[in-house]
Amino acid sequence: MMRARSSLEICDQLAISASVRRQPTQTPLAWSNWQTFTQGDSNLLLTRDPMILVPAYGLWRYEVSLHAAFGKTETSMADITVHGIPGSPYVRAALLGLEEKAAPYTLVPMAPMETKQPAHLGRHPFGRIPAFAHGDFQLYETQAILRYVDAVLPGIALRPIEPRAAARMDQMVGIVDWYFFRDISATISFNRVIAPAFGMPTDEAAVAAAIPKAAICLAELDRLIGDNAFVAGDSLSIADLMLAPQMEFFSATPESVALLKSHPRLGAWLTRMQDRQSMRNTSWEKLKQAS
Ligand SMILES: N[C@@H](CCC(=O)N[C@@H](CS)C(=O)NCC(=O)O)C(=O)O
Repeated sequence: MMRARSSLEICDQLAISASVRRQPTQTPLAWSNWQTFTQGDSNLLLTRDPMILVPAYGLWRYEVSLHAAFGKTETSMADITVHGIPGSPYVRAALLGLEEKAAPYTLVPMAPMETKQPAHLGRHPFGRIPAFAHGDFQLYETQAILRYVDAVLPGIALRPIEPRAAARMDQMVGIVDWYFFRDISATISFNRVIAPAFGMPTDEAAVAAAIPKAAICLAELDRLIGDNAFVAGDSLSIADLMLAPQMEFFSATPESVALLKSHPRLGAWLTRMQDRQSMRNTSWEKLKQAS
């Protein structure tokens, strides 16, 4: 939900910092003197009268330790800013997190040459995008941004708590960062989509050299997604948000036709992701129009 920089909205909610561990149990736990809150986790809900912890499935014993004073605070969502080049898949992943949370934010559009200029290096010394700010808190590295967004903003949970689903999400984020970006986005998609769009030459040798590695990466994504609705199982997670923009870019290349033919589950997953409003709101065309 992109918004004008001047608007101000306050999310009047209770903020809590807690670590939660859980074990199966037979009886629900009653809590007293606690305020109602959701912990950015659709599987966990504390209700009033009486304070009963209600997991979405089964009964679990929760151990909650508070790291910070538990009190009423105001979380401003009106001062979230993302600096980046419209169209960048990593920038889009960060925006997807904000869109999925229905949070207002400002995208400050950058031109490609700006990433290595002093103003941006002050935000991101490695000269990459996105750079994110929430009030006076500055952050870069897309997965850190998405984890932070999930932790501080209300709305749907973007991190599964079930250990295997959480591990799968982390694994897929690693695959995007280490293999997909290097072997597909920075080589095939860059030379076929970005370079022509910005009038740069195409490196055919780099594209040809990337294809065998791309094939391994796509086969592995298809295998890991399997018949799941989302990358980490049956609900959306940070892994989907990081992978979808890079996959959409790749799907616009001629190389994707042959490489995706034998991976229909991956193709079906991308179609499901492209149907989401968050993806529509952050398309390259839409961001270019808005900036
Ligand atoms: N690990 C970084 C990667 C970010 C990244 O490589 N972004 C690319 C755009 S998709 C970039 O900054 N390219 C511009 C440049 O290198 O000047 C993250 O997760 O944010």
